[in-house]
Amino acid sequence: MANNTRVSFVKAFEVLDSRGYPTIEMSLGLADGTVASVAVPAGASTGKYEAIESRDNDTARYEGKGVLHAIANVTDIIAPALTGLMADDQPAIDAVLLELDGTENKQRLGANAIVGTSLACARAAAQSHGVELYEYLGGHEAHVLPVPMFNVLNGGKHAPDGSDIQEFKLVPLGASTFREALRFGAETYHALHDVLHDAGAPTTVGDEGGFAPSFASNAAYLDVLMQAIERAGYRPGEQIAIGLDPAATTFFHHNEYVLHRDAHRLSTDEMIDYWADWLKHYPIISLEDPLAEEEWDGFQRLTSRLGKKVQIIGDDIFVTNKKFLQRGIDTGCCTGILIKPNQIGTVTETLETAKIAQQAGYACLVSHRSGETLDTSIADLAVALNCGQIKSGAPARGERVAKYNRLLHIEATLGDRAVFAGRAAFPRAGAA
Ligand code: 2PG
Ligand code: MG
Repeated sequence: MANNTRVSFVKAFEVLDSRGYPTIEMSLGLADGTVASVAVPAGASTGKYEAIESRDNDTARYEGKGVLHAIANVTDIIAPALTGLMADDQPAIDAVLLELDGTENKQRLGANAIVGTSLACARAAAQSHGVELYEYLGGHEAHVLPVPMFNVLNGGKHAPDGSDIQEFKLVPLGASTFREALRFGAETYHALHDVLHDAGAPTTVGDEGGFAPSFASNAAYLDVLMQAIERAGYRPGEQIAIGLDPAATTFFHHNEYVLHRDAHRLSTDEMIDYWADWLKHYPIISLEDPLAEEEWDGFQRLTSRLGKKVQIIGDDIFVTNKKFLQRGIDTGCCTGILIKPNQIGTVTETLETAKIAQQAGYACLVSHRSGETLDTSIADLAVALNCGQIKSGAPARGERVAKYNRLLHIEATLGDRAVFAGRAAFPRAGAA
C-alpha cells in the first residue's frame, strides 16, 4: 500500500520501567497500516525546571506514581486531536501537542504523555517512509556514531549507599569504531568487577547498572576506576578517559555542597577548587552538573576557569530548554548540554535546542534517564544529531544495553559511511 501517514489511532498503556515504577507505553497507527511503539523513561535526579511528568498521586497505587491520568489524557484529549493529521509533519504535530497542553511546563497533559506521542509520530512516520529513525530525524548526513559514556560506578540518588557523585563514567574515546568502544567499555566493566571483588567490596549495582560500593572518600571511586582501566589493558586518558556527573544539585543544601563521603561542607568556590584538583590528578574529559542548578554565577566562574581543560555539560541547569541554554550561551555557562527528550517534551523542541547548542559551538551529549525501558529512540537521536556523544548507563542490564546494541546495528547499516566520533567529539577538552 502507498504510504499514508495520517494518524489513525493513538493508544497508551501503563507498564513498568527498569526501577519497577509505572510508565507509559504507546502505540500509534497510521492510515497505511503502519504501527509504531515507544516507551517513556523517567528521571530520579530531575531538574527543577524540567517539563512535568503526570503522576496520579493516588497513594493506593504504586506509591502515587501511577500514570493512569496521563493515559486518560492520551485517550481523551490527544488521540481525538491527532487523528487524521499527517504524522510526518513533526512540527505541526508538536505544535498541536503544545497548544492542547497550553502550559509552560507541560503540566496539563503531562510531559510523559506528550513526549510519548511526539516520539511515536516520528517513529511511525519513519517506518511508513521506509527509513531508519536516525535518518528520518537527521537526514542523509546522519552518519556519526557517538562515543558512549558508560556509567560504571553509581551513586547519589541512583545508589544511596554509593558515592556522593552520581556517575563515574568510562569514555572509550581512543577506540576506532563504536563496536570497539563497546568492547573497551564492557571489558573494563568486568575488570572493575574483579577489582572490587578482590578488594572485598560489594559488586551489587545501582539504577544504571554500575557498581555501588561504599568507600571512605569520593576520590577512592576514581582510584578503582583507574585500576580497572589498567587491569583491562587500556591506557587511561589515551584509550579510555573518565566522565563525571556529580549531579551536584542533589547534595547542595542551604548554600553548601555536602559531601558525606569526604565529611566536607564546601562553598561554591571550594567546590570549584575540588573539581580543579581532580582534573589535575585524573584524566577527566567531561564534567556534568558540577554545581547546583541555580548557581549561574558559579557556573560562569567554573567555566572560565576549567572550560578549556574539560567539557562542562549542563543538565539540571539547562533541562534541554532553549531558553535556559541561551542564557548559558550569553553568560558563558558550560560548554555543552545534556539532551533528554523527556526533559522538554517534544521531538521538535529537542532538535531545536540541540541545533542552537551546535551553532554556538556547545557539545551535545544525548542521554537516557535513570528509569528506562527497552525503547532505543535516543540511540537514533544521537546519530541524527551527529553530536558524537551518548550516555546510556553501564554496558550491562537490558534497558541500558538496548541503546548500545541499537548503535551496533546502526553502525553496521551505515557500513563505510559510519564514522566513530572518537576524540574529535571533545574539542573543548584536554588543553593545558
Ligand atoms: C542524569 C540522569 C541520567 P536522572 O542526571 O544525567 O543519568 O539521571 O534520569 O535520574 O535525572
Ligand atoms: Mg545529569
